[in-house]
Amino acid sequence: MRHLRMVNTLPVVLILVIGMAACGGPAAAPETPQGTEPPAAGEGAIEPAAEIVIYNWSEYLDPEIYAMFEEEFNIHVVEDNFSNNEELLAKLQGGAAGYSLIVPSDYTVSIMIEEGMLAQLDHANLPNLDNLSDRFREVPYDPGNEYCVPYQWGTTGIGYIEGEVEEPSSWAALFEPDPESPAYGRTTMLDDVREGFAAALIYLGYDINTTDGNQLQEAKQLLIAAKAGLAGYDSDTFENLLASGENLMAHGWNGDFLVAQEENETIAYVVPEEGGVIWVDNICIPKSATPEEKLAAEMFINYLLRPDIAAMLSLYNYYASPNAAAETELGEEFLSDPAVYPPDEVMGRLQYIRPVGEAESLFQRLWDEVKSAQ
Ligand code: N2P
Repeated sequence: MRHLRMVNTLPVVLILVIGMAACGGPAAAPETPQGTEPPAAGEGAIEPAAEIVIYNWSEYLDPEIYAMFEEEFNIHVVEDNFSNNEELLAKLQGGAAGYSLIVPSDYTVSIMIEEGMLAQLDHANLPNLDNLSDRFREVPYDPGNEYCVPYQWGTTGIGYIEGEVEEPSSWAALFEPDPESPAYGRTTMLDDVREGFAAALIYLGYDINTTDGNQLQEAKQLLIAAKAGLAGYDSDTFENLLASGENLMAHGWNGDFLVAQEENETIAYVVPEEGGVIWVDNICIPKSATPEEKLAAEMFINYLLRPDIAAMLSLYNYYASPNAAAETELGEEFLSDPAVYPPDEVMGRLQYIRPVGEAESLFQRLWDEVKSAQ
C-alpha cells in the first residue's frame, strides 16, 4: 500500500509553470518535497515520454518501484533483460533503438563512452544525485557522473549448498572438478566471457585483465577442463537452481544468492581464497533516446536516487547501495552483512574487470571455443 501516499503532482506543476510562462510571469516551479521536483520547465519545455523501456539484468529491480513511479509521474516503464554486458553492448551496437535506460557494468561504461553511445545526463534533472556517497560521485570510468549513475555494486564468487558440498574455498572446486563430489554435474558457471576468464585467471594467479595470449590460452584450457563438472552456463537462474535443489554449486553474483537464501537457507556464498571480481553496475541513457524519453529516463533515475527508493531497491535485490542517504533506511543488519559489504580482508582480494581494447575479440573467440568444446 506504500504507493498510495504518492501524489501525482507533475501534470499540475507543468500546467502551472506553462501557464505562468505564457503570462510572462516568472517560470519558477513551486517548492516540492525532496525527490518529487519536476524537471525545470519553461518556454518550449518538453514533456516526458509516457512510456520508456529499461534494458536491465534479470531480477534486479523491484517491480513495485515501477508501479509507484507510474502512480506518481504517469510514466510507464517496461523492462527487457540481457544476461551479460556483451549482449547489451552488441544489441546497442547493432542499432537497437527504443531503450531509454540501460544498466552496464563499470568496464562497459568505459567502452560505451568511448564509442559515443551514451547521452550526457542533465544534472538539473537529477537533484537527488547528491544522495550518492562521495566515492560514487567520482568513479574512474565516469568521473563526475557525466553519463551514468551508479546503481548497485557487488562481488562475483561461488554459491553452494551448505551441508551437501564442502565449502568451495578455492576456485579449484570449479577448475579441478572431482567426479566424487556431489556437485559434479550439478554446477553452473556464469554465461559471461569476462567473468568466466576472470575466474580462471584468478585461479592461475594472473591479472584478470591480461591480454597475454599464452595466459589466455592457459585460462581457456582450464575453462574447458571445468566443463566436465558443469550442468551448463547460466547467468539468469543459477540461484533458483540452487534454491530448488537441482544444482549444488554455482559461479555467480552475491546478491542473487542472498535473495535465494530466503527460499533455501542452506545456500551459502564465498569469495574463494585466490580472490574474486568486484563490480559497479550503472544506470545510463543511450544516445538513441529521444528528448522526451531522455527526460522521462532522468526522472526515473532521480526517483531511484531517493533514499527510500534506493533502500527498497537494495532490500529487493540484496546488492550494496552506492546511495549514502539510503543507509538509515537500510538498517544495521543489512549494512553489517559481510556477504553484501565485504570486510577489508575480502576487499583486498577483489579485482575490477577493465576494458581490454583490441583484445576483446580475442577473449570472445577463446570463449566461443570454450563453449563449443566437447
Ligand atoms: C542481477 C545481476 C547482477 C548484475 N540478477 C551483475 N553485474
